[in-house]
Amino acid sequence: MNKIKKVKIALIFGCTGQDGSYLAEFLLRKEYHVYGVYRRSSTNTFERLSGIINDNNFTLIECDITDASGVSKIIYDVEPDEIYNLAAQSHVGTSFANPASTFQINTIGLLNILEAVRREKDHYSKNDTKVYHASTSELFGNNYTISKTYKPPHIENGMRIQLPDVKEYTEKKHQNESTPFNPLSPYAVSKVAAHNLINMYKESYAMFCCAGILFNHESPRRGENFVTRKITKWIAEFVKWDDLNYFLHFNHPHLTSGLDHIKLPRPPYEFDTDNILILYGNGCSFPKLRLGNLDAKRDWGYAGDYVEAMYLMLQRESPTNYVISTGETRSIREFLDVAFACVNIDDWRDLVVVDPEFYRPSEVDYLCGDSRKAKKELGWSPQTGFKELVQTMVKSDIKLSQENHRGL
Ligand code: NAP
Ligand code: G4F
Repeated sequence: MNKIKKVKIALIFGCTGQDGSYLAEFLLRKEYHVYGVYRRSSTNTFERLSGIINDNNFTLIECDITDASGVSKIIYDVEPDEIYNLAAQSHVGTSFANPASTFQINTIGLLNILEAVRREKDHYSKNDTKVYHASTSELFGNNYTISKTYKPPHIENGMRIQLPDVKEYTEKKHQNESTPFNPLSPYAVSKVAAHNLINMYKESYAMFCCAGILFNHESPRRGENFVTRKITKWIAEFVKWDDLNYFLHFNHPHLTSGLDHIKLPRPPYEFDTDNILILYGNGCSFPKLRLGNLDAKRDWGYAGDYVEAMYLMLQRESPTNYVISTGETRSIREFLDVAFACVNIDDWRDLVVVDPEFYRPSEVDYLCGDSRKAKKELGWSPQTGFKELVQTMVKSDIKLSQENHRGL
């Protein structure tokens, strides 16, 4: 007799966001029925879902995560096997301006989910809903752990030589599952509280709930006010402006594809007296890229790789929290180097202004994750390298800006 395969049901809070959209696509490929929760907006927020919005196995449900009764009703109606809570006010800088709503969405929103699942379990003996929650490397603030990797001994004539002033080991600063938390923003505090809720519900009610401590992950779908996307989007707009001016200035029919940018000789840029605008030879101007702290270091991975780790965590027998990261860290300056190199600009310093408006009251200076536990227990490791990630984002923004230019 043929067994009928039960279709698994996933419920994603925050499906219109960067991660929610990649996760929904990933789970549809795994043949789940995916319910995506979105909140009402006066504009269209389904852009990132364009590839799946008409999929018969994808259903959208409207609900604000801060509305406990709405959240509870959805969980009761949908009876999900797996819940992924990705909904958040996810911008650290914004959380300083809106601490209360950040807390309401990021902490109380999760509490609404956990309470609804607990009640289902108590009242209807439904015991099998698994909950994934999006924790973050921001939990650590400026804390890190030092790990030592011992160098193989230097052997000469069969003797182990200890050279004077040379350490026997190399040291690496990173954050792992044991690094203590030290939240430095309202966003981070709200996420520490949410993380503790996950641990508390797991311990107190024997629920399957776990948290992925994800380090920064980016993609062409990244929100435009995060530093990576802000840079790649600016570069795409600048290249379009520069190519158009080349065309107007020289009356030359060559419009580059953006990525061939600056292959042709062109007049040097000038700058206005306030050094805010870039001026072309014909007097046309373009605003400089305004950024905050360029020295912070982040461990940047690709969002498409990271959603697989979320899924893997819910396939485990028992709930466990994992750090998900690449293990490499780079400053914003290094990101700028690679991003500008994609359009053949070697020196970006005249094109960027450091603007204190983008400084934060407190800054997380250094993030570099150690995800060896995820590699060992989940078999997860990142597939996309830093340079490839940056190039993909720049190319995608150039394509987008050229489509807009042609009015497509
Ligand atoms: P994102 O693009 O900002 O997406 C956040 C999602 O939450 C959006 O769908 C947003 O809806 C939704 N949302 C916000 N407030 C809501 C509310 N009151 N009710 C219902 N939905 C609401 O964030 P992301 O980059 O995909 O990140 C996903 C999760 O991972 C977040 O919890 C974030 O804090 C966490 N995280 C992200 C990173 C990273 O580097 N990306 C790293 C660690 C942790 P709208 O589309 O309507 O705004
Ligand atoms: O791109 P960011 O805004 O990301 P941040 O603060 O690291 O937070 C992101 O990653 C966290 C995981 O570590 C997530 F939990 C969180 O939801 C979010 O996805 O800023 C990165 C760095 C910061 O040091 C910031 O000060 O870039 C610096 N920066 C410099 N100029 C800027 C700017 N950040 C932004 N957003 N805009 C700037 O103009």
